[in-house]
Amino acid sequence: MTFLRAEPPTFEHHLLPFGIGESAPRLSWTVTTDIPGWTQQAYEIELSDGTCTGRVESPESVLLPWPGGELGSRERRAVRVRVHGRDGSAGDWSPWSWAETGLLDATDWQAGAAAPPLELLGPPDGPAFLLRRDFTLRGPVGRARLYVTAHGLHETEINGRVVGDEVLAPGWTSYGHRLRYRTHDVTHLLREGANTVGATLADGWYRGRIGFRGGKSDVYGERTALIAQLEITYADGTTDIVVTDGTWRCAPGPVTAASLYEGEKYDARLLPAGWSRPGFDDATWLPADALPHDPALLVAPTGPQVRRVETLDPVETITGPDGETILDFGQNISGRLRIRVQGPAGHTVTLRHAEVLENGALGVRPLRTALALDTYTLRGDGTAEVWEPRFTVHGFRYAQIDGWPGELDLAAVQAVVCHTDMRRTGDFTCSDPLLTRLHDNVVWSMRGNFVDIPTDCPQRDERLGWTGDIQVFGPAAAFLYDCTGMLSSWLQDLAAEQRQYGTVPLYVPWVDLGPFTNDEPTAVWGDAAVVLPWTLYRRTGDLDVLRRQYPSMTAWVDQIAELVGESFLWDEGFQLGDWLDPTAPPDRPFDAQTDPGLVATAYLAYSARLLAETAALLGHAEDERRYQELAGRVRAAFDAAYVSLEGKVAGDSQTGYALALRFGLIDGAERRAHAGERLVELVRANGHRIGTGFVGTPLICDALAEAGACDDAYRLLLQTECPSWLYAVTMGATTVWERWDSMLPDGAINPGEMTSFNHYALGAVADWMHRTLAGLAPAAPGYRRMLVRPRPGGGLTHARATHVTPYGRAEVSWERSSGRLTLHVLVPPSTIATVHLPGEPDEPIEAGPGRHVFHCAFRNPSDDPVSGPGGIRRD
Ligand code: RAM
Repeated sequence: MTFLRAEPPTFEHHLLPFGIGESAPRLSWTVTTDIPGWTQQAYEIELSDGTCTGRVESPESVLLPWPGGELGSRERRAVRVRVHGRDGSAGDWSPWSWAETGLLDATDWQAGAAAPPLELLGPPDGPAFLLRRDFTLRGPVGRARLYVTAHGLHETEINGRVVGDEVLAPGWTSYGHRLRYRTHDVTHLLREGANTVGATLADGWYRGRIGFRGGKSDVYGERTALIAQLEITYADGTTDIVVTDGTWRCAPGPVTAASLYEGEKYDARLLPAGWSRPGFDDATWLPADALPHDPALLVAPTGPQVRRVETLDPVETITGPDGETILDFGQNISGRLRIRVQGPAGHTVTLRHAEVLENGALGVRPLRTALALDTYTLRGDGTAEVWEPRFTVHGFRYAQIDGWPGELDLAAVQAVVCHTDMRRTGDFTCSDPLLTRLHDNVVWSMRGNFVDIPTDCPQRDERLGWTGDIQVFGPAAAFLYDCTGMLSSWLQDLAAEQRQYGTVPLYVPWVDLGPFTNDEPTAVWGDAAVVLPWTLYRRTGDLDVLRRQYPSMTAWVDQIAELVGESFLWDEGFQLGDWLDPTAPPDRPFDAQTDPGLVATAYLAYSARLLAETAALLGHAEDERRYQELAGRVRAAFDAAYVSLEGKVAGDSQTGYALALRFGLIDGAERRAHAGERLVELVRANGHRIGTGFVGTPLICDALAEAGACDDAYRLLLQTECPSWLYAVTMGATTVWERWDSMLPDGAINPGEMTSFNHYALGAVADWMHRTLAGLAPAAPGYRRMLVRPRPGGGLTHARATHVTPYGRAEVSWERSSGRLTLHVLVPPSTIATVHLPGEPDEPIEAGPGRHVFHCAFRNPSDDPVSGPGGIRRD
C-alpha cells in the first residue's frame, strides 16, 4: 500500500500564519509519499472562500502566488491542496491550514500610545511600569484580537493572564522605520461584563542602554509607551474596541529596575495583587499620557518570536574561591534563570551570570560593563515563590547565587533558553566526537545569537546586529534553521538604514556609539546587503527576497563602484579586514596579515558578480550587463594588483589565497593551480593550524579541497592545537568563540577587551561540513536540485547531514570500512540529486526522489589497500 499526501500548505515563511502582513501570501507545500521517484505533475489549490485553481499542470510547490483575491485586514482564509504525480498518482486533499491577516493599513490603527506620565519618569533602565484599563463587555464574545506593540518592552495581561508567550516583545527593529506588532487571539481570555487589560512596560532597546564604550540610552526616545488595540466581536456580530489612550492608569510595579545588560531587580512585595483583573482599585494610580505615534511604521512579523525554547537543569554546584555558590548549566546559552525560593519577606537573592570561570570564580571581565545581575526580593508569605526576570536576557553558562535563604537545592534553579523560535531544519553528525561537538557548538552559537536580530554575541555590552558576522555565517544558518522570515525582516531594516545613512551600517539597527561611524562603507560587513539576500535565495528559492532587497543591493555596489572609480581597486578608507586572524594582537583585531585592500577588492568583485546574477534573475538586462562588466573589471584589477605572474597572492596569507581562489579572481588555469599549491604549502608550513580571521575562515576548506588538497582541509579542521576550530572544543567550549584563543591554553581569559565565548562567525565552517564533508549541497535554488558530492577523509568512518529543504527532508550519509564506502541518499519529492561518488571517475549519477544506496571502493591515502571488488554498485 503506497501513500501520497500533500502536507497542509504554509504561507510565506511563517511558522504560525496568524496576524500576517501579506494580503496575498505565497503558498508552499511538501509532499509525503513512499512512491519512489515521485514528482509532481499538477496541483489544485482550494481556498475556504470557494476559490479553486482547478488542475494546474506544474511541478512547482514552493512560494506559489496567492490564487485568490487580495485579503483585507483581519481576514481569515483556509487553504488546502491536492497533488498529482507524473506517474498518474493522485493524492487526497491535504488538511486545511489557516492564515489570518493582521492590520494591513495604517488607518486600521485607532490606538494611541499610552505612556507612563512624566512625574513617574526617571533615568533609563529604571523601573518597569504597570498600565491598566478596565472595560465592560456587553454580551458573549464571538472573537477577540489584541494587536499590540510598544516603545520599549511589554508583557500584556488580560484578566490576570499573560497574553501569548513572546519574550522581549516587540523585539528589536530599526524603530524609526519599522515597529513590529503582534496579533493575539484573546477570545478565551475575555468574558461578558467586567474585564481588564494591563501591561508591564520596560525600557528595553527603546530607551535602555545599548552598546559598548558606555553605550547610549534613550536611543529611540525618552518615553516608553504601550500601543494596544483590542477588537472584540460579540456573538451577535456587533463590535467594540479598546485602545491605548489617556484613560489608562499607570503606577510603578514590582520590577524596580530592568535593563538588557544590567539585569532585572524585582521586589515581590510591590506586586499589587490583582492589578490586571477587574475590581482592582487604581484610584491612587496616575493617568497615562496619550502620546502620538506613527501607525505607518507598524509592521506585522515575517518570522517567529523570541520564546522560552528549552529549560536546562544545573549539572553541578561549584564552590568558588571565596566560598561563593556557582551553578554550572553545562551549556553556554542566551536566556535567564527561573528560581523557586521560599524565605522571609524582604530577603534578597542575587543571580550573577557569566560564560566562563577563571581561577574558579565567575569570569565577568568579558562582559565589560554589562552587569548581568538579577535580584529577587521575596514576598515571604510562607509559600514557594517562582520567579524569572522578563525584561532582560543574559549570555551565560554559570550563575553565582548569593543570599539564598537556607540550603540551595539544585532543583530550585533552572536556566531558561530564550531565542527566536525558528524551525530546526538541519543537522550533522560524524564519527569524530570532537567534530560533532564543534557542530553542536555552532548550533548553540546560532541559538544564542538569533535573539530577534542576528547578533555578534549575547553577553557583553554589545549584542549588536553586526552585518559582517551574519554575512559569513548565513549559509550555515540557513541550513540549520528556517531563518528566512527572521532575516528578511532584519534585511528590511538594513535597507532602511542604508537609505537613511547613505551606506550599509556596520551593525543594524545602527546606534551611534563611536569609534565607528555610519558613513564609512566597509567591505565584508556592508557586503551583507548583497550576499545575505543571495544566500537566502539560493537556500530557499525565494526570489522575492532578491526583489525586495534589489535597491539595497544595487545601492551598495553602486556606492563602492563610484568610490573606486577607474582603479577598480578598493584600497583606501576604513576597513575591518580579515578581522581577528590569529596573528592580530589582542588589542588590534583589525591588524591581520591580509591586506585590507585585497579583502575589500575581492569582495567588490564577488558582490558585483552576485548582483549581475540577481539582475539577470529579475529581468534587468541592462543592470546585468553593467554589473557583469564591473565584476570583470574589478577581477582584472585584483589580478593585476595582487596576483603575481606565477600566481602568488600579495601578502602570502591563507585568507588572501582563499579569497582569490574561491571568488575566481585569478586568470589562467596554471596560475590558479600555482596559487592553490602555495595555499597548501602555507597551511602545511603552519602545521595545519588555522591562519584566517572572519573573512578567510568560511572559505579556506573549500579553497583547499578545490586545490586538490582535501586531506589538508581535514587536517586543518581536525587540528586541536591552538589556533584551530577544535582547540576550543578541547578546552571544553560549548559554543563557538569570538577569537581562536578566547581562552588561553592555561585557562586564562584572553586579555583583549573583546573576548566573547559565543560568536558564530568562526563557526561558518559548518557550511563546509554540510556541503562537502557530508556532501549535502544545494545545486539549484531551494534545493530543487541537490549536489551530493561527499569528500570523506580525515580518518572519519561515517558522517551524516540532514536538511529539511523546501521540498521535504533530504539526507546524505556515508560510512566506510575496509576500503568500501556506502552512501545513503534521500532525495525529496519533485527534486533530483546529482551524485558524485568519491574516488570514482567524475561521472555523476542522477538520482530521483526517494532513497538510494550506493557502494563503491574508497580509500584515503592513509588507509589500507582496497579489499573486495572495485566499481560502483547501486542498490
Ligand atoms: C566586534 C563584534 C563583531 C565584529 C565587529 C567588527 O565588536 O563583536 O563580531 O563584527 O567587532
